[in-house]
This record gives sequence, C-alpha cells and structure tokens, in this order.
Amino acid sequence: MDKDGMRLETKATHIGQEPDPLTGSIVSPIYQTSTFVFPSVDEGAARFKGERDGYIYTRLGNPTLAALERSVSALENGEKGLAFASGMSAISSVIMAIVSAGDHIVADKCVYGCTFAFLTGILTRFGVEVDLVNCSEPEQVEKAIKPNTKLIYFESPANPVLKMVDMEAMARIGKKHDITTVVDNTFMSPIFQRPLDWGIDAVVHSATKYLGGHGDLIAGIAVGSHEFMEHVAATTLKDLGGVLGPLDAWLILRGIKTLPVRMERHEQNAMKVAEFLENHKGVEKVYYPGLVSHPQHELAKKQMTGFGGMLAFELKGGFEAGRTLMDSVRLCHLAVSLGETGTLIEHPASMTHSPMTPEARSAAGIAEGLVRISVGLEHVDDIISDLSPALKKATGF
Ligand code: LCS
Repeated sequence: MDKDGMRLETKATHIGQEPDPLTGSIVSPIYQTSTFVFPSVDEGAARFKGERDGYIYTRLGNPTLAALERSVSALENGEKGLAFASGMSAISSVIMAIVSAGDHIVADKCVYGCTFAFLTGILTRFGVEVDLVNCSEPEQVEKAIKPNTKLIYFESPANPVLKMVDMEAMARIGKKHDITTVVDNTFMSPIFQRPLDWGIDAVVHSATKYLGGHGDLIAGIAVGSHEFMEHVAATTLKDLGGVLGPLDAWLILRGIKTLPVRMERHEQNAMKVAEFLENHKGVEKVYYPGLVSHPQHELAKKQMTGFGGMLAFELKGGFEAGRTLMDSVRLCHLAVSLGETGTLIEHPASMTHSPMTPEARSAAGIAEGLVRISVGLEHVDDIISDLSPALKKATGF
C-alpha cells in the first residue's frame, strides 16, 4: 500500500483516470488543443508570471498530459511526472536539466544505443565529460566519481543484456557525494520496480513500451521530486520543446488501465520461454533475471517484484545461427521496440545497439550474436511452437 492509500492495480485504474467533472463522461476527453483562451490580458499575464493557475499553451501544460503525469507519478510513488514526445526526449531533457559544460557524468556501459549516442556523442560536444563504468559493481562507480560529477545514470535491467544495478547502493553513493541519480525503468515499468522507493532521485521511461503497451505511439515520461520536475518543465521541456501530443497521452492512459495485468502475463510467458530456451540444446546462454542461473537473480528478487517480459540469448553457432532463427520465425515479428502485445525478436548488434562501436558493445557485454525477445501476450505454447522449428533450422537441434 502506498502513501495515497491505494495499491498499484487500483492506482492504474483510478489516478489520472477520473470521470470528466463537467459532463460525467467516465473517460476524460482528449484536450486536443495547442493553446488556451485567456479571459483578459491581466489573467494571461498573471498565468505567465506563475501568479495564477491556468493553462497557457500545450508545450507548457495541457489537462490530458497532466492526467497522464499524475497517473505515472502515482504508480512510481513520486511527487510529479512529466510527459515527453519520446523516451529519448525524456532522457535528454532530464539529463540536460542536470548538467552543464564542465560537469561530469558516470553512466553504465550498457544502455540503449541512442542513450549511449546521446551521452558519448552529443553531450561531449557540449563540454560534458562522460565516464562509462559497470554500475553493477558499485565500487567502479565510487572510483569514477570526481569533484565535478553531477549525475549517475543507468538502466536496470539494462537493454539488452538484462543485467541489474543495485539501486539502493547507487542512491547511497549519490547521496554521499551530492550527485543526482537517474534510472531508466522502461524494462520493468512501475508495476515490477519502483526506483524512487530505493532512494533514486528520478526515473525515466520510454512510454512507447509497456506503459503505452500497444505498439501504436512514441512517448516518454519522467518522474521525480516536485522541485526537480518543475525545474525540468521550466527549462529543457519548455525550451527544447519535446512535448507529447494529447492524443498519444490519452492512448497511454488507456494502456495504463491494463498495465498490471499485462505485466503479469508478459512475465508468465517470458519465464516459460526462458526455461524452454535454457533447456534447448542449441542455446548457449539465456539472459533472464527470473532464472535461478542469472548471476544477479538474488538482486532481482530484492529490488523487483517481478522479472518482466524481456529476455536475450545466444545460440551455438553465433550470429549466423541467430540470423537464420530471426529470418525463420513466423508468429514473432522481426522488429525493434518492445513491451507491446505481440512478441518481437531483434538483433541488438545490428539494430538497437548499432550506434555503439563493436568495442563499446563488447565492453557492455553485448555479444555480436545476441538475440533479444520481447515476449508478448500470445498463448505461450504458440510462441514456443514458433521458436522451436526456427531453432531447429538455425542450430540443428
Ligand atoms: N530507454 C530504453 C531502455 C529503451 O529501450 C528505449 C528505446 C529508449 C529509452 C528510447 O525510447 P523512445 O525514444 O524510442 O521512446 N528502445 C528501443 C528498443 O530497444 N528497440 O527499439 C527502440
């Protein structure tokens, strides 16, 4: 039970999902508008000054976005959420609200390819120093900290190798050195993991994935303290302008109503697919936090309440075998993205993590032959029946 007296399933159904007070419409209208009419010049000026509440212009706030922001903030047990045009927009806006030229970031070596590109390509052009370490070993983070370190950034579990970072340890290091900690919680969603409860300062999501859940939009969300999120809203969200469209916010709110049950089924299916792969003779290694064989299974049990729907594996026969597998599946779609209703299969080295050099992938533990699956909501036997002949073709087993 959370501070607002509701459990997650109840929050997903009710917070930000209130009936329209004007008409009683049980589903809130979509405020599909760019701007809001002021009743007078004085009122417009007062809203701009922040002296009076009221909407101004959708890039600065919109009732449909506000409903989504309340929903995700409540699920994450945070104080305030902010919606963005994409996960990358959320990540870049949050990070740029923290660091300036001359500052230093400690980030994990294993992050989504475009996050890697943003950290090492774009931010370094603007005079921000970035050191990549393995945050799963907290002593590496401690060692990398410098007097100008302003941010510790990581994913847990990390895309695509499903390695965890001890969030309690990161929060402790951050507080000790007065450094902001930010985690990308896309893979777990707030249903299975709530980083703020472990003392992390802010959470970012690609809402394109589980939060939206239906593969029909691109969006991002960030959640943190009221003070920090107000700072992001007033600076990088407002002035870089990565604002989400109201229709997409409304679609995510609809998706969130079923988030708890979807996550439960994604996990049940993923566990069965992981066990099937682990027992398959043609499979070299499976990466899934729910397997007892996962080296951080105990950490996963400590800080997550479920293991999620994402897994990765390597085949005997490496990349060529993986290519045959991915070209042979029929039910699973060969596509990037994740967290939607259907099962998606992809090759990180040539797709999602292609912005990284082979050396950077190797340092992050991403094998060139690694195959990633976002396990969907189909009947799990049908998923396995699709993988089975493709594995036989790929590996001979
Ligand atoms: N964070 C994580 C962990 C992601 O996996 C992604 C996208 C993003 C942030 C960026 O979010 P977006 O801007 O796309 O909403 N990950 C993708 C993936 O693994 N396949 O395709 C996109």
